Amino acid sequence: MSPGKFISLEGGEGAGKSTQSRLLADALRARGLGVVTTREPGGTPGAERIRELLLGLDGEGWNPRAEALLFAAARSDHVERLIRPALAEGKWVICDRFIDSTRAYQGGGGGLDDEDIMTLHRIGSRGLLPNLTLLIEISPQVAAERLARRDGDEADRIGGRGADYHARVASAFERFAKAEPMRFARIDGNGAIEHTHQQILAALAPMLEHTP
Ligand code: Z5A
Repeated sequence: MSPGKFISLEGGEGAGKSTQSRLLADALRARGLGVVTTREPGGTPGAERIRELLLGLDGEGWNPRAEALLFAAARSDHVERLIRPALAEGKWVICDRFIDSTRAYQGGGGGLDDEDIMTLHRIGSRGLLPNLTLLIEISPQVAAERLARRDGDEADRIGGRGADYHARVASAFERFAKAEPMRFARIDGNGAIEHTHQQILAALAPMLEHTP
């Protein structure tokens, strides 16, 4: 059996990652492919426990180094227990956020060195990278409108950080996409849900062409 494909969705809050993950999974299943959808932080019982520690509003919060270690620990469990086994079974794994979120948030936003983050990733997850990373980009205004509609005044510990932090995150994502154009596809997420979905299908077309 040929190994499956690993696709991550990245971008800021409200970009539409969860919505597009569901639509993509449906489209791949309709082609007869085995699909697993998952998310970070989380995806396994242990990683979901770490998610509560990271995003819950109890306690004092974490410094960027502690955050990066917790995300790496959650990811290690997720990769070993869910992602690698699913890929070995030939499944397509669609993951809502992965390593590039740590690079963008704890690196771009929090000031950690990218090489250090990748070293943690090599230790925790043996350096696994997606075959394709869909970076969904939206303007800060569109993000604010969508999040106000969905969440009102509520935000998690990281989502609630200031506009400067989120601008650094967005420009870090853009930098990574420019540095690795073969792995990343940049998707304009400002328009209608179906328009974004069509761009994602177009980005996947070369991979699907080579899939029996
Ligand atoms: N984090 C980190 O710091 N380091 C890491 O390594 C990792 C994560 C892995 C996880 O939050 C937080 O952890 C996140 C980064 C940090 N914090 N921030 N910021 P999460 O998992 O709770 O949330 P999220 O990943 O940021 O996702 P989200 O806010 O749920 O957004 P989304 O998944 O991209 O969007 P959505 O849920 O699909 O859509 C949002 C709303 O907009 C919803 O009501 C939709 O119906 C609507 N929507 C979606 N698309 C459209 C279009 N095209 N038009 C109109 N409305 C739309």
